[in-house]
Amino acid sequence: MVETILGQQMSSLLILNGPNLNLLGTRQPEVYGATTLDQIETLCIETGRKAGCNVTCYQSNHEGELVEAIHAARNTHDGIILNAGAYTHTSVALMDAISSAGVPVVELHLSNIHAREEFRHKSYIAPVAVGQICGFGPKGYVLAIDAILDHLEKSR
Ligand code: CA2
Repeated sequence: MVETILGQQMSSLLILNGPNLNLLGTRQPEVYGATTLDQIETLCIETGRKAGCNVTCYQSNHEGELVEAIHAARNTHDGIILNAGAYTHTSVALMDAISSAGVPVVELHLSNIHAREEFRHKSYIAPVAVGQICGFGPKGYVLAIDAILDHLEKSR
């Protein structure tokens, strides 16, 4: 949280994207659409600007780097929008990082993971997240930013 000149509190959000999401817009457009990660990050920054909050974006294909980003967010961010990609369905390490960091997380997926293969129905993030948004494509990031800001406002 950053104090502005006018004495208002400005929330700071981390948009964290996991493995293979750097390929968005370049492969499998029938599943994940034609929008690139760059375009999604620009959308998030613009959404944050309109809402009066600071948005930082980070993507990694490495589980440990995502864990470290969640740890670091404890001192730098008020909330996280997390698309953990395939680690959603496997990573106890990410689940533990979220629990221990104590930074509220909204879980985000471009696709509706519950309408896809059974192995995608399980999420290790969901039990430690404020909530989950999935199936709305890039618009989901806008919805997630709105949801986390609402959550932060209510918990102030
Ligand atoms: O729907 C989502 O956002 C997912 O988190 C995407 C993950 C998938 O493993 C999750 O079950 C749901 C996969 C991201 C892979 O992204 C690609 C993008 C373009 C081409 C290939 C993969």
